[in-house]
Parts: sequence; C-alpha cells; structure tokens
Amino acid sequence: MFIIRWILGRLILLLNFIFSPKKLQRKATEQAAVDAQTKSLQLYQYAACPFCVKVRRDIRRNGLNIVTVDAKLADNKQLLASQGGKVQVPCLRIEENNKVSWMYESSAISTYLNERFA
Ligand SMILES: N[C@@H](CCC(=O)N[C@@H](CS)C(=O)NCC(=O)O)C(=O)O
Repeated sequence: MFIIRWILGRLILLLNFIFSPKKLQRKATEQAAVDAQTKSLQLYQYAACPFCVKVRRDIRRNGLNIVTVDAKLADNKQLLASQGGKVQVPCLRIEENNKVSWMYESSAISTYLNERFA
C-alpha cells in the first residue's frame, strides 16, 4: 500500500511539473502590493498530496508568493494539530489584525485565493 501511494505521489508530482500552469505576471509594483498581502499567509501541505497540488497550482496561476510549510515534519504537524484543530492538509494559515485563523479544505482555500487575488 505504501509503495502504491508513493508511486502515485511521484506520478502526481511529475504530471504537475509537465503540465505546470502559467504563472500570472504582474507589474513589479502590483506584485509588490500582492506580496505584502500574501506575507501573512502560509500553506501547510504535503508535497505529493493531490489536494495540496491543486491549491499550489491555483497559487501559481494567481502569481502568488505564499510560503509552504511541510506538515510531515513533526513540529509543523504538531502546530497544525494544536492550533488548527486537526492534522489535515492543505490548510491555509491566515494572519490578520494579529488574529490567526486556519482554513481547511482545498476548495475553500482555492475559492478564498481566487476571490481575493484573481
Ligand atoms: N477534503 C479535503 C481532503 C484533504 C485530505 O484528505 N488530505 C489528506 C492528505 S492527501 C490528509 O490530510 N490526511 C491526513 C493525514 O495525512 O494525516 C480537501 O479537499 O482538502
């Protein structure tokens, strides 16, 4: 089972690499303004999780620079569980007005990013 999952994961990464979406290009000043907003976002994720790949593709499509956090690492996983509420990826950590919220579900994250930045 582990081997099948591992192979599927590599296949997803390969296909994602080959069919990588086009990154939105903005003028430098516009990109700087967007970067200032995305500084407060972090995507907790696994490299080969299909739901995470979907969100990363939306991030690229929207030309966003969002830090990704590897939730497989013990410290990150523990933070996700204790602050987010459960170990499930993708999860978007949003910091606004000194308040942190955790958004689960790939479709909710994609909708949020598309509505805010597309
Ligand atoms: N409906 C969720 C499904 C996410 C999901 O199933 N993620 C898996 C990884 S692919 C997960 O976090 N599993 C828990 C774990 O690995 O501990 C979404 O669309 O984001």
